Amino acid sequence: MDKVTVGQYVEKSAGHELGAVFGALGKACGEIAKKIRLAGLSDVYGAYGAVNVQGEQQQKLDVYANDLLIERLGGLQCVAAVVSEEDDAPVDFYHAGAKFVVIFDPLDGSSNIDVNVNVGTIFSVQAMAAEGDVTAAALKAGTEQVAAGYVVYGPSCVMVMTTGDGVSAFTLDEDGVFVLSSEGMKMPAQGPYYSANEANAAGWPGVYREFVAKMVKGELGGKAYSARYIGSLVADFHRTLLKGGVFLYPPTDKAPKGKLRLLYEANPLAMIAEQAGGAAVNGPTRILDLQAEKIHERTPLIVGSKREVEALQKAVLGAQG
Ligand code: FBP
Repeated sequence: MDKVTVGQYVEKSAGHELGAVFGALGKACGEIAKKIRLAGLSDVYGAYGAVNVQGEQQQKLDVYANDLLIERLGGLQCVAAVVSEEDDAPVDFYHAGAKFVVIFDPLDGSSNIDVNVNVGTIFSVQAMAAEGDVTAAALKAGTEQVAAGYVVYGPSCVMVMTTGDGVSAFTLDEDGVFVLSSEGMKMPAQGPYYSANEANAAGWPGVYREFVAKMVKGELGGKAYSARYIGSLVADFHRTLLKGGVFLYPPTDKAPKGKLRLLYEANPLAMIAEQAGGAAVNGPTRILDLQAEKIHERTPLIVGSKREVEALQKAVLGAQG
């Protein structure tokens, strides 16, 4: 079978320019994968020695991945700017007539980098609205995303993506190229797993604790659920996409607005989930309908199989009365 690269695949379905964006994302993430695979042999573990806009200690791989993505995407005339978890403001390339803004979390799961556990890159693509207003484009609702995806750097390196016409996966081959490996991916309607950092449970609103207890007791229809939590959003989401179930990061007393970021964590995964037949909410509201006010805005995130997500949304709305 002829190998189809992610750039070729997107060019065929969504045009040359978006194809080029995926070509650049594929190239950069292929290089990041190599750096991670050989991390123990080069000085990329540990802190970089700077704090990012989130107030987090930047890891060396965060900075490496961020710089590489900015360089690869900045080389395309069709990309007006990028918005990154690591940078306070959009990086504007001042490319006249450019079509897209690419929004990304360059290295997701930073706490797992040094312990050789799956980490990832998450991205979203928005179309430019008015000439030059890159922030307005980045702040568009998730429903307007032109494309979204993520890469899991694991035993196998996989990119999962959508341009709004179903979900496909590409596997990094021995030549460092992402090659088509699955099409028309569907999330099971209900799954055996829930995924949450239960160390925060005491600080969750009661409705979330009750919902998890219901799943553990098998009171959500079907068998009692089992727990899985890796602590890298991409890895926990990827399992949920393939096996079903629900990932939840509710509001907590420490983070009443949630921990995860709307534009480059929740929105892209919500688009993938919905395109695969799943769902995503912040509790009462569909993630993709949320209107961001600032680029590093946080949100609670409940994403996964339709059965669990809709049941939890109903419970939250019920609790809000
Ligand atoms: P970053 O690593 O990109 O900052 O992402 C945040 C994250 O690490 C997610 O990958 C993960 O789901 C979550 O935070 C883990 O949070 P906690 O340690 O509170 O469970």
